[in-house]
Amino acid sequence: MKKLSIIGMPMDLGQLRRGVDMGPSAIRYAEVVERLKTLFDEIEDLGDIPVGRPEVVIDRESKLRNLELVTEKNGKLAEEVDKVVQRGWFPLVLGGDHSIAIGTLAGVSKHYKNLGVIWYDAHGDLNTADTSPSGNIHGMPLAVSMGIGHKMLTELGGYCPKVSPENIVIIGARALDEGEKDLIKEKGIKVYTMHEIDRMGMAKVMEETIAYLKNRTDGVHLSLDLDGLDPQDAPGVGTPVFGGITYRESHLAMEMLAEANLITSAEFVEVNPILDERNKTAKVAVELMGSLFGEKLL
Ligand code: B3U
Ligand code: MN
Ligand code: MN
Repeated sequence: MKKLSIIGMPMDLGQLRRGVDMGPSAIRYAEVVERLKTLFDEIEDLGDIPVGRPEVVIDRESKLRNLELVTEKNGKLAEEVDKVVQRGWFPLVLGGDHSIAIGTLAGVSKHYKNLGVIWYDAHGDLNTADTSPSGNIHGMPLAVSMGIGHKMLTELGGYCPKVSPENIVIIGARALDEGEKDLIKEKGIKVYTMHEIDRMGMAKVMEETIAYLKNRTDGVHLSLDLDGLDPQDAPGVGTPVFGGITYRESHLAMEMLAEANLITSAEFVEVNPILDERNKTAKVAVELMGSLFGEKLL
């Protein structure tokens, strides 16, 4: 029985631009349930985790913006995701800024001995308070999930770490901060930057990624930041970076993951309908979900 459980996480506290809290609504408006329902035996939409919309007081000294709230709300998300996995359903989380990966992974990882993570993103999200240029927690969730960062975040769910560096594959990176580059080298994280994607082609990148993770993990979480795609294809994101993965390459990547039957949980994040063009980015997200869950062209 293939069962899909959708959870909305309208979080915008991990960065400064309003609007990303409307990501789950935009994705639902793009008919996510209608699109995916033929691909599963059962599908449920659990609605949104309440986040609230406090006006952020910008403290220029503070290195971690909204730390308490981001921790608290991600704790709630972790509990919901945990319950979904326990029931044997596939958790699909709709973001929300990328800080929600801290909660998703806290809910998922306890169910696996050796969870793998595919981080599809223009950024590394490997910053800490010391290396972050912004203090925005959405630039930190991958480091946090490895156990690097503020204790409140790394200990979420009562265990740490959620994922080990050798089980991570980053795809699409093209805007890494210096501290992130150092951490990648220090930990030996596997990264396919845009250089490798251009050079090898997406098919080879995904073949290698799948072979690498299949051998060493017992479950793989896909954390897909829409800014991994080129802004021409996904304009509705808070921090667009030119020269990204195309729409077609992204479909191919999702189709290859479907074929490999590798992914056991997923989240699609950083959809910001205020910055979007007629909900294009949410529509792209839903189409990619279709490919990820086994939709075929023929
Ligand atoms: N690396 C920068 C920018 C950034 C990270 N994630 C996004 N933007 N979306 C930072 O603030 O950590
Ligand atoms: Mn990200
Ligand atoms: Mn990003």
